[in-house]
Amino acid sequence: MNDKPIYVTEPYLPPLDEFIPYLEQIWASKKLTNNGPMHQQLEAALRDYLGVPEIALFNNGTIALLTALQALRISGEVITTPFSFVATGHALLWNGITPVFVDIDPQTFNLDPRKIEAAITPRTTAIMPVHCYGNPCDVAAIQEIADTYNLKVIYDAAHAFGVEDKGGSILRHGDLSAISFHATKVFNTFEGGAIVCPDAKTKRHIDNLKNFGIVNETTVVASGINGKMSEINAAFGLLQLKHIDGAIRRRAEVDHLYRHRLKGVDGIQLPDFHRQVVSNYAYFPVRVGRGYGLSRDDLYERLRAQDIYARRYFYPLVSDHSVYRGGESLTPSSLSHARSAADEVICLPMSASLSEEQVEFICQIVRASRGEVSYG
Ligand code: T4K
Repeated sequence: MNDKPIYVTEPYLPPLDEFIPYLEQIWASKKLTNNGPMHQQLEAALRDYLGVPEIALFNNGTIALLTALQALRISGEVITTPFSFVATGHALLWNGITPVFVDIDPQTFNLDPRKIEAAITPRTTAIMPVHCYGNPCDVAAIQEIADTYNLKVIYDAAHAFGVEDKGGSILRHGDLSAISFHATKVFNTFEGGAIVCPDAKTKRHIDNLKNFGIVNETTVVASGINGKMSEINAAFGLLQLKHIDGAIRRRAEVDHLYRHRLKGVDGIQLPDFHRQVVSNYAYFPVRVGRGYGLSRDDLYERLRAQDIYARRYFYPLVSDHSVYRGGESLTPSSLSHARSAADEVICLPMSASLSEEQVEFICQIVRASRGEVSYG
């Protein structure tokens, strides 16, 4: 039935021949990187597409996060979520900042604003929440706390490309938002990322930091980094942008199909968070509860046995990795909701290239593993 492996995510690749004219332009210009024409065009195109004031492209989402923290001179302690990819915590550690892990809301998988205040100390300078799976955080509650305690807010918006709430792009919230354009993301440039900035002055500062702090041939004003996106990545982004609406529409269909086929399977809880105005359908996490009979890990193995590579995003918790345990990081409260999410959630394959038959096959395995139907 399944003639090739199915991965948790698969990059969306437009037809190869559509990319050739972009390559020809790069070859003709001999401008390969350092704010070339493709880079400039992609920044303008993304600013329009996303409806954000300013955007600074990066070579990946992790360097974007590192630079966002540098740009705001964040130090001391930062409150964040343990239920994320390790890059979230690593960006803090690489800046010499102490991550303070606070529990999540079990409904949204995002940092629980009700738990934040208890974790604030005189060393706290910022909150770094994650829009987990592209599901928006409670941005109003987080901003209220930040305003009360004079804290910065940096969103790890790695998953949140194109997501909107009633007021527009979710990326406009907080002081800065960092996105990822990695191959596995809804919008990809092979490797890539960006910081969404509120104004041109902030963008100039961030552009300077991502280019070694260079102002001109003889002047360097900051100990910046090399965070620049190359022309080839930017060109791929321009092409990808032409196809993005269709790709997100297809993801929505896959999401709908999963919900339909998995509805009513005992013990399987489907995500209930597409209430934002515009979703990007970045992931399809399901929660494997006690009623299912098998554990989440058993289901993971059953799927693997059929060449279906679902993933346990996000297990282990960031705070449970050895580099965080007993080190600089702090866990002021119980992480019980994060812990049960890490033990029970599995992300089923989600991409624009999944066929109806593939989704049906995956759902059959999920149902059959509970003893409801047979598959072969
Ligand atoms: N913050 C958050 C919340 C994040 O989730 C991430 C990245 C970041 C920050 C940092 O952004 P970047 O610096 O990466 O831009 C993957 C991605 O590498 C990572 O970008 C992503 N989060 C994370 C959630 O997923 P892995 O270790 O699971 O990747 P990997 O190589 O196992 O890929 C997953 C599956 O995707 C593979 O089984 C096959 C498929 N795949 C992967 C690649 C790379 C493809 O089909 N083609 C490909 O080119 O981390």
